[in-house]
Amino acid sequence: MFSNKENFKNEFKQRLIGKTGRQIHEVTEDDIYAALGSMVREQIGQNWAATNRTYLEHGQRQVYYFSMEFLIGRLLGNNLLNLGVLQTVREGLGELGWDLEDIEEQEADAGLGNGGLGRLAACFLDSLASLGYAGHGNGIRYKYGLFEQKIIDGHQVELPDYWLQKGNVWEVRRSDKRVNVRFWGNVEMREVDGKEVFETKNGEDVWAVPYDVPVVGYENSAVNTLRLWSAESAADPTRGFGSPSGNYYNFLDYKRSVETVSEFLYPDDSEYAGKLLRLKQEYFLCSAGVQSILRTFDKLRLPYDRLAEKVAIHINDTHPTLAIPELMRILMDEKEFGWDEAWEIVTSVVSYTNHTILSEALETWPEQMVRELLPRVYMIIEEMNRRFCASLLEEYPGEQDRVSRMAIIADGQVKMAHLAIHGSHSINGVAALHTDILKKREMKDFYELYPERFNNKTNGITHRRWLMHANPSLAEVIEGAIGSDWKTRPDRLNDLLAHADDAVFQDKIRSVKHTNKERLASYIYKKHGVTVDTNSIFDVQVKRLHAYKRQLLNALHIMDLYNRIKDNPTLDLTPRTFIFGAKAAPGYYMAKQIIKLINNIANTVNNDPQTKDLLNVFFLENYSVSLAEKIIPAADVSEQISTAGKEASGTGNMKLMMNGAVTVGTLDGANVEMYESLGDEAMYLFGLRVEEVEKYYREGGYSAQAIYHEDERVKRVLDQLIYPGPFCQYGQSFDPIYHSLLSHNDEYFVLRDFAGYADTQERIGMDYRNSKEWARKSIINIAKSGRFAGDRTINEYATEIWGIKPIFSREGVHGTR
Ligand code: 26V
Repeated sequence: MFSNKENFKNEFKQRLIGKTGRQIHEVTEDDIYAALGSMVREQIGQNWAATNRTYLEHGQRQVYYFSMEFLIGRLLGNNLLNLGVLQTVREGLGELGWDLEDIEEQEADAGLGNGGLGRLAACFLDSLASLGYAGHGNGIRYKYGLFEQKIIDGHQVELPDYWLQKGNVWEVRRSDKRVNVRFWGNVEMREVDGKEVFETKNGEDVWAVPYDVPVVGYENSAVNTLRLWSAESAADPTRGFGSPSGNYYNFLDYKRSVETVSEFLYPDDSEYAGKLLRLKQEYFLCSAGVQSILRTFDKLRLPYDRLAEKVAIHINDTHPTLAIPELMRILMDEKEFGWDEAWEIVTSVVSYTNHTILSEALETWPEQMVRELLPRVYMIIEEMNRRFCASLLEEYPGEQDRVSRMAIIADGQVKMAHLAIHGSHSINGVAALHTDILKKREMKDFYELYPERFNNKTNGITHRRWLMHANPSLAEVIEGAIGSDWKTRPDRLNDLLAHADDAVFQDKIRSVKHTNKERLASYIYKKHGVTVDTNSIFDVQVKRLHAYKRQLLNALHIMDLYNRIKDNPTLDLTPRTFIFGAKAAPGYYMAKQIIKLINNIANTVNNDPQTKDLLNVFFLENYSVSLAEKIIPAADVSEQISTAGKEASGTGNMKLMMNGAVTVGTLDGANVEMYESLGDEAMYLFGLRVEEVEKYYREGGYSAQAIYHEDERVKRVLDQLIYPGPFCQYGQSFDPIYHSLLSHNDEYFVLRDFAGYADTQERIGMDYRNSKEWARKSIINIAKSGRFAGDRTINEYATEIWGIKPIFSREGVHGTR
């Protein structure tokens, strides 16, 4: 089908006409997408079946990455790239008069995730397949992904994201592989041959139906599986459902209520909220996933005490922690294991990654909710807790406090992180600093108990999507300089260092950046009707909106720049375009205020004749994977300015670095490791260090008020938050922001870091003018970004946590057992 351009064109035209029943000049871009998609899907299908067969025959351990989120975005371009047919298809379509990029735009962006955690899961799947590991995803097929964001009069408005509206060419429904998940009910105990046997009666049964999505490896013929579960009613309407009279309507009501389990993705909230439906979703994912793994294991015809040899389950944050008691349940209630043997199996199978230290995001569930919704699972958690606390008392005699702190159930709450740590053989943080904080502070007690379980795996991103696919012209220039080894060995990007001072290469890098900026500028023109100066610095902050990420610091600094220009219209400033993209959780009031503030600032500075040539601000609505692919290649400056100690890792920082943006950042998350590689010559550091932040928190030594009174610039911008400041159009006043900084003493040290940030930005403005020096910095960033490729991260997980080796390689399949 794709062997050469002519074959492709012929086959494609035939299908297009066959599929649509129209003449070739009548088809729409939508038709073209659908025809091309199904053709690619078919091509993948061959390798998919072969991959599954190979894994089964090979008999090596397979990894299942359990995650409530997979933020995979669009798949067409990525699949073409990984299949190695991108060029053929792009040229073939071109000759037929179509632009592949326009066709790609027809695909819905699969937004089955909130942000970093969900995108990481998607990047990991790409690396697993591309490195030839037997590693699969296990998630939920939400009918509605993360809400679509509209900006109306500067406010965020949320719309439902019905991403399946036009169908999904990539998924395959596997009704034959459905499993039953039981909620509610009551547990009955019987004695059989002197053993206690438990069974849940009168529960509500829900079918979990898998939709499989192929995960295509890069030019290695491996195709792994992302299995997404959809909830369907398991009740049979013909068999005495409900009352005789209301039978039909009862059934429909019931069906609808059951199907809400996989209806929508919960937006990450500022405060964790224990919602019943969310708990249902988590159990649904875990129970379906574990059952399906066991069915696959059954094909090997091995005893269950060998499960851990063949299966690894990785849980992405605590959200899928119920996999632990669920596997216990099945081993004990269905496979007749005793507690101790079952526990040994479970802890050898499960490993866990922590993604946040913000205490407000740590999951706990009301004990009563768990007891009622999942009665048998609750009994198991209770028994785990009982045994755990008893062993703790033995380990730490007399230390009742410590035992209470560490208990899995305490104060009427089930603590998911404690359950996850106790039930896993490995716990990892996502950047060196983050892991350090976990060990020393947040999970100190557990680290003391299980030091050998804790380890670090610094995050990484897939260079295939974020460099080769999102920025093909940069990839081409890199290839021109150092060849193509880096495509399969991203650490080889390091070879670019030899070209950092090469004037010709610098020119090429600059010109690629400029082209990408023009592309983004034309997108902005379409959206906002404003022409952007592509010679200005494109300064980008794209990520979820959260107080700790400090979009507010960026915003206050722009206000200050505005003031300085107004005071001195001939001020010698390097022109700047500030670009924001960010969704706020629908219930997160402060975050929404900040969005409104940024939009008001944009309105003021973009329209003031004195500032508009020096200063522009754009808030691009609906930040998503596909929008990130447009923005990131065009960035000159990457804003990574979280309060030190708060951002576990960050991954946008890595994507921007890989695309040649220079970072202005704090020593937080993976920025620390970026700085290790880059130093002051290629990165701009500012702000409090973690130790200083911690000291302030301990000693309460920080006074936002004092800074307000001492720093005129700070005082001025804060006062401008209040009506009738220049950013208070339509009578808007930002009192809540003002008070969070002054009355509530600025929890995230925005004012404390303001001066340092503003000075650093000033330096950036000056340095940018030296275009040779800037290009050099940019090249060093690209060169050093190989360390942050997901392939490196996945190799570490594979060897240090999962104990697996690659099965596929570009040369073929590695030796079978
Ligand atoms: C919490 C909740 C609670 C309410 C229900 C929905 C929901 C969804 C997600 C979360 C926690 C999100 C944690 C998270 O995204 N952490 C990010 O993980 C990235 C990948 O490791 C990392 O780069 C970011 O620094 C970290 O914030």
